Amino acid sequence: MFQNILSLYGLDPQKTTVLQFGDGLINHTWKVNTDKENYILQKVNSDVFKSPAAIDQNLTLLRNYLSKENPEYLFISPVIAINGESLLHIENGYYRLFPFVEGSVSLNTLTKKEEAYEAAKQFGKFSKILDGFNVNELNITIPNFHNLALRFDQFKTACNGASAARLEKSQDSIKFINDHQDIVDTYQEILNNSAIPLRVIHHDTKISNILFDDQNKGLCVIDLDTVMPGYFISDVGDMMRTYLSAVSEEETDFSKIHIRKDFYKAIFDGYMGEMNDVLSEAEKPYFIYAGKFIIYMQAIRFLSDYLQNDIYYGAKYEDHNFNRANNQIELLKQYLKIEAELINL
Ligand code: GN1
Ligand code: MG
Repeated sequence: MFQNILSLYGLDPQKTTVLQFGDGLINHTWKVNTDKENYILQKVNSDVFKSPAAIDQNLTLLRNYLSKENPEYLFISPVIAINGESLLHIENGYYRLFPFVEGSVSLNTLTKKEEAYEAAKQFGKFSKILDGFNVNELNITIPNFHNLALRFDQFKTACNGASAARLEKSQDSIKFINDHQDIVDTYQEILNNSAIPLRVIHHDTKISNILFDDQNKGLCVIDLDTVMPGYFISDVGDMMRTYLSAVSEEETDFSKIHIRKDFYKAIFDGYMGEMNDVLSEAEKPYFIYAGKFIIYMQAIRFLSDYLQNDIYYGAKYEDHNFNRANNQIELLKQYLKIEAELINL
């Protein structure tokens, strides 16, 4: 299969090696090394992204805008294949190839607050340099992706359709979710507030979606499939979800889950350093809420998937999504515990 794809880009399969790359849950990603340039090859998960062409169009729109308005920004566009396309449909899969930025590094775990600062700065900068772009031109690549009210309704549906065994096992987790519905109410309040605008939002701000240079400075953001109109709380919140704890959503020893307050400060300083003049006074008070919003939503998404027999995220072992959900619940508990202190950092 790789042979076929690579030759459609004019690459000699005899002179390339292809290795699995990264830890994304949705798309398949490979590093392609050749005797000249190196690349990242990606197969788009078209069960999740129903229209890969919509992503491709978004990338073209953003590239065109930035090449005019901000030509020095490192925007990584897909490579054009011999047939002139930047998205290939082969054997019922959709593929794109990106140039690999030589010398760049991506991180899978975050150990230094300076790296959190750099990442937050890059995600802030991304929304900032696209502030003048008409957000309504973007295709919505996953409808209702961060619509917490809908996610909550889907969670209710998942509870109703669950097997007796999984439902029984999830009782405490379900109760926790139900007891914290005020987080959904606040989301509704944001939705109803016309002073809070839709912006160009990345929607997947985990640390591995930042490229760093060899001096540990942020270069740019990658993985633009979920770039869509959204609220700033999505990007800030997903940074809090994935940067504040030293252990990831995969950790099953929940005693290791703690909030690194200095990392919160790094996210705030990095993001607001770029976005302070862009965000309205109506948005800023929701900065701390952003963490609750995304951690709660991710707990709901993992728990719903467990209740629906792991149809979305898949499971490497029996209770995988159950554990992921409870990891996120523990993270939210820890966050709520120190929430009041965050304002003074
Ligand atoms: C998925 O595929 P990946 O790892 O970039 C998911 C995110 C979740 C994340 C949890 C399209 O992202 O929303 O936060 O898993 N992406 C999609 O690990 O559902
Ligand atoms: Mg992603």
